[in-house]
Amino acid sequence: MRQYIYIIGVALMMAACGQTTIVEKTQSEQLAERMQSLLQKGYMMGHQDDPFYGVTWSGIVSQGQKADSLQNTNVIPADSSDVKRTVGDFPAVMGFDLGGIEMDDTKNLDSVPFSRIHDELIAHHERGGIVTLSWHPRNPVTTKPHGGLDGQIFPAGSAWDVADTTVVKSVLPDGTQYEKFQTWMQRVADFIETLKTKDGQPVPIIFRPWHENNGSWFWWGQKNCSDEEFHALWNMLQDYMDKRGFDNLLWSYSPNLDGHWTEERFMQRYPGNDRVTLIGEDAYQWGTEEDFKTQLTADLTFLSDFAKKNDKLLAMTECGLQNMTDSTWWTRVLKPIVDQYPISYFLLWRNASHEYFGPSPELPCAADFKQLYEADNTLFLRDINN
Ligand code: BMA
Repeated sequence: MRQYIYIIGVALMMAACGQTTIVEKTQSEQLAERMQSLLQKGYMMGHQDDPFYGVTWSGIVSQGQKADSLQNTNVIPADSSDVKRTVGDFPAVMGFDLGGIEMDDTKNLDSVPFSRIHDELIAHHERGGIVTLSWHPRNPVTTKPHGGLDGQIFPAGSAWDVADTTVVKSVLPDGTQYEKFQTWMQRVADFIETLKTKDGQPVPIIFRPWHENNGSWFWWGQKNCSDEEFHALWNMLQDYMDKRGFDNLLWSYSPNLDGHWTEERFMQRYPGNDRVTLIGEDAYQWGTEEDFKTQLTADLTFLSDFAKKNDKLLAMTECGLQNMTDSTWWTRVLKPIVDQYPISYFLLWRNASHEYFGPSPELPCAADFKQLYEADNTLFLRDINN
C-alpha cells in the first residue's frame, strides 16, 4: 500500500510540474541500495555492542556512577572493539539495543548508557559503517516504574517475563497498558530522532523490533499472543514511527532459527511486503553442530527463496556460538553454510565477559576469526568503504 501511495505521490508531483521530477531517495532507500550493491562483494560482518565492552575489558561506566556524569565520561579508549583488536578493522555493521529507553532509563538493559549508544552509533555511521537497532522492551504489565533498577529479579518485569499471555493485548487500543505503551513508543522515537550527523542528517538505521517472535521467550512471542495481536503490535509501532516522519528506518523482520519454515507458517506473522525491507533470522548454535547446520541450511534455503521472490534483503540478524566453545566454528561451521546464500550480513552477538560470541585476541578463536577476515567475501568496515 505504501509503495502504491508513494508512486501516486510521485505521479501527482510530476503532473503538477508538467515535467519529469527527480524524487530524492529516502535515507532508508539509499541504505537498501547500498546493501544491495554490496552483495556483489560478499557479506558483511556485524557485532553487537562492539565499541562498549569486550571479553577482557569494559568501557562502560560502573553501576554506582551518577547518571548526570555520563554525558561527558570518556572512559572508552578510542577504537576499543574486540573485532578491531583482533583483525585491525571494525565490523561493517554494529548493533545496539534500546531496551530500557522505554522506561526513561539512562542505561540500557546491558548497562550501556544511552548517551554512549547515541555517540557510537553516529560515529560508526560517520566512519562509513552500517548500524542496526533492536529493542528488548520490558514487560509493560509487570515492570516496576524504574525497570531493572527497582529490585525486580530476572525475568520479572523484563522482556523475558512471559508468565502472562495477555501483555500484547494490553498495549493495543482499549487495553489497560495502551497509554503507557504510547509513551514507550514516544520515548523510542524521541531517541531515534536524536540520531543525526553533525550536519543534521538522520542516520539510516536497520530497525528490527519484535525479534525472535516465533519463539515464546519474549512477551510478544508465538504462544504469548495471537497472529492478529502480533500484527496489530507491529503495525501500531510502525505506523507511529511513520507518523513521526522517520524516513531513515529500514524495517527488518527477524524471527528465530526455526528449521521447519513453510510459506504458510512464515506468512502467519510476516508483517507484509509493504512493511518490511529486510528479512533475517537470529540463529545461534545452542545444541549440537549437526542440528544447527541442518536447521540453518533449511531456513536459509526457505528465506533466500522468499527474499528473492519478494524482493527483500536477507541477513543473519544475530548469530553465534556462545563462548566460542569450538574455536574453529566460524570458518568450519558458519562460513560454509552462509557462503551459499545471498545474505547481506551476519551479526555476532555481544562480547560480555560471561557470554561472548565474537573474537578477542586473547582467545584461541582469534586465529579462526583472522581467517574469516581474510576471506574475499567477508566484508569489514574498510571493505564496504572501498
Ligand atoms: C541476550 C543476552 C542477554 C542480554 C540481551 C540483550 O541474548 O545476551 O544477556 O541482556 O541479549 O542484549
